[in-house]
Amino acid sequence: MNAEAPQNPTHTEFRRQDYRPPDWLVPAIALDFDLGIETTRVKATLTVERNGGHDRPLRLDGDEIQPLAVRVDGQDADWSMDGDTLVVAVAGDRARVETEVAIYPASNSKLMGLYASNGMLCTQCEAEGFRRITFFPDRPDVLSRYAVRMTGDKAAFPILLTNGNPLRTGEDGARHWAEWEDPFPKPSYLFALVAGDLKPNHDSFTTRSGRKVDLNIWVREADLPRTGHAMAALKQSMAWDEETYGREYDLDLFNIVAVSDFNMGAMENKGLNVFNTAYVLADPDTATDTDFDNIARVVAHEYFHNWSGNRVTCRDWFQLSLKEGFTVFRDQGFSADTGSPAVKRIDDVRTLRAIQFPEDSGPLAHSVRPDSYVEISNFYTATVYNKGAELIRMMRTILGPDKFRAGTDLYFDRHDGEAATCDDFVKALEDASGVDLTHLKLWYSQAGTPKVTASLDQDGGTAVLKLAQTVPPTPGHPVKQPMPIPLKVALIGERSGAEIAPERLVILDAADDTVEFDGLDEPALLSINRGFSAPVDLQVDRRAGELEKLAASDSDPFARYEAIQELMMRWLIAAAQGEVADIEPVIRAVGDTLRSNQLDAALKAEAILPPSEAVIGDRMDRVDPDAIHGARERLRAAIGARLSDELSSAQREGGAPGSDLSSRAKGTRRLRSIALDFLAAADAQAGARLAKVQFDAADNMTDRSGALRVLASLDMPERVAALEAFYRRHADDPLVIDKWFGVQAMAQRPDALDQVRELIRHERFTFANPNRLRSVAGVFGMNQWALHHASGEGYRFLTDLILEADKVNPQVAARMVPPLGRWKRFDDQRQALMREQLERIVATPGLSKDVHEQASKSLG
Ligand code: 0A1
Ligand code: ZN
Repeated sequence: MNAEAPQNPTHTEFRRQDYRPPDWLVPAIALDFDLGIETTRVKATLTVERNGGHDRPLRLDGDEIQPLAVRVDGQDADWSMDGDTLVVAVAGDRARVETEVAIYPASNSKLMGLYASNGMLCTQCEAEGFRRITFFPDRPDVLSRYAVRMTGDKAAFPILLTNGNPLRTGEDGARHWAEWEDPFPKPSYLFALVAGDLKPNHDSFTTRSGRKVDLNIWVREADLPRTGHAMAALKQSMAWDEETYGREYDLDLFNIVAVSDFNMGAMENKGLNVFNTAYVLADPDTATDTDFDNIARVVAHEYFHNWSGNRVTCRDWFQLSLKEGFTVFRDQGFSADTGSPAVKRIDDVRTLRAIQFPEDSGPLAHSVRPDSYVEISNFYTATVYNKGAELIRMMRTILGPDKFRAGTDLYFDRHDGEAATCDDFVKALEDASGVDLTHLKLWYSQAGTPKVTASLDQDGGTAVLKLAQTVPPTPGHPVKQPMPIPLKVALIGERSGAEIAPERLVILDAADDTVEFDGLDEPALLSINRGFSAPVDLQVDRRAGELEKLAASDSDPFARYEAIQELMMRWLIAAAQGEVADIEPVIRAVGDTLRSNQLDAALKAEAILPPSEAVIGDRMDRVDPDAIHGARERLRAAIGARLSDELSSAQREGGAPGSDLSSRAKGTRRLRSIALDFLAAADAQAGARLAKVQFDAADNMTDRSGALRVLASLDMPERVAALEAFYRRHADDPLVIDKWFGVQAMAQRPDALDQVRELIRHERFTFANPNRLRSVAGVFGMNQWALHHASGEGYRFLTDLILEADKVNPQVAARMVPPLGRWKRFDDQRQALMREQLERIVATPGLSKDVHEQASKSLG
């Protein structure tokens, strides 16, 4: 934490430097659940062992639970409470400690620990939810073998699941029970239990060493037809991890359960992944192509955690990126290999720029391996996940694929069954490759996105590339060292459009450097940070016409995308600042892209989609939301008017049957709705008609919601008609109703705030379901033009939502705070209005520590 940030005295700050091994180990735990929606009783029997020579008592974490009984080796124990912690006196070095608690799943609105969702019971224990179920040393470096007995009503809970393998079941009148055992020692955050009326999509997978694994995806019966895509993705992930990382599954059973109330995307509990329904259920009528891709990505991510996270876990939560950065990197590889690598890379970089870069340049900036936290849930961030993945990618770029694989093999082998650190990971890579990665480790400890400048000076056959970097200050870290920045660089011939200097890897590891290229026989264009080889903010000195040529000829698809985006960006910034800029090069580049025979539809779509208003703002000294909105509207209108033939044919020809989920069909559909959006910007009336036709004719959610998104921002009768029709058609499907809310919360309209206020009053809105809450509040927080309305009403509204949400679910409420923390980037008036709301949050009595940490740091 920033030393100056106001801190609530009751909120402890945890520091990475303070790590100490646990005083007591728990090699085994037996849990006995007497399950009920209203009340569940939990008996726990812990085998505890003193760790090292000390005489400290056993301290067991608890959260909102009270002990009903505590016994040590069968005798009533000498115990006391220190806040939420149960302190038990243990005389010897080893003991059997029994506790008993009652917990109340139906009133658990935080959705951490054991909670009720749609009549079923399920758990979420990462990061510190297990202590809401039973008293335990709830930290990831305490690994235990779990034996679990579950007893419950047969009718309410016909299915009883937990980690590992089932051993025995039995019946007792209206009740039944099941006993399970997990052979792999695991930290408490990986514990899971599910009880409910669920039906499985059953399948199997045979691993390469011949183990037959039963696979089940458990859902409500009515949802079974929508589980096929997730199952296919699971089997693909299992095969991919064997092939790519040599990792095989290790139990005979792999269960996935879908729940509708879930704080995040999904959770990798050992052998029993619990998923947000949004990342399981899909068919073409209700899920977009993006939804399908996200399902495959998240299924893969959670599956990959079985090795990167479960078999090798984290020593402490400061090492979170050890499992998350690496696992995101692994799921990115999976998506690239099973789809279009170029489109995947563009998508990942878009996410990084939209979410991680702003985080890294604002008051909540922290390093990939943070130094401190108040509430660990606030550190499941784009920095830990996505910048963490970029860091792993840089290691692979530097080592090359073979040495990297040797390194990950050694890592898994060396640390199997252990709780490891980020340093352990790097050490394994170094030992296997013989390459020193010491300097690269700065990326773990230094926050902030490095700013890199590049220019190319050519004199005849020789060109000199000049590079320089600065790393901006971040809270608590005013001075930074230069980072090692791996930049893939090539030169493209201005006349020939060919690579005249083949791609090479330049590592900028000082404040500045120069690189020479010889033997050039024509003027060179600089193609740099190809494939986005380093997560930096790169500004290149460009001659007039250079970007346009690169947009047409760069041999790296990512760099080509960048060139078009940069061309648009430069026009947009100029326009937003009231300068006159020539739009012709932009029109030509977009037109050439649309007409190109080399590029597929998916790449065309990515390339021509103008940068978002937020990303444009990030490039300006002061964000002017109205000017940015106006400039982007003008650009879209100009492209729509000038390229109406090309766009109309992309929109018309874009139809592909909804059941076709090939990359080609998905790309065509994406281009189709982007084309529609341009056309509507140029001519609202014609655009609305066209959108309504697309909407009515759609046999798939991608086309339908693409059209609805365009209509939602227009003031045309078709808008209301389509919103109503959409709602009626999908009224029974909560995931689609989320889209209906989200489309309206994102609409670009002068009356956006009134519309969103109405959404909150809608009968289907609730603070209790995280997906629904995010579909309004989370989405509105990203609607720059509406949120930053000069009146400050957007800030006030978001703040009201945060405070209301905090009473129900602090973790989700805290994730709504960051947009308010960007105040420094705005004019004085908006700054004052934003700070006023942050201060209102911090001053609220009874505020959670989740929201308090985010809001107080945001004022920082
Ligand atoms: N480990 C999960 C993310 C996750 C973290 C916390 C949660 O608690 C509400 C849930 C999920 C992942 O990376 O997928
Ligand atoms: Zn993860």
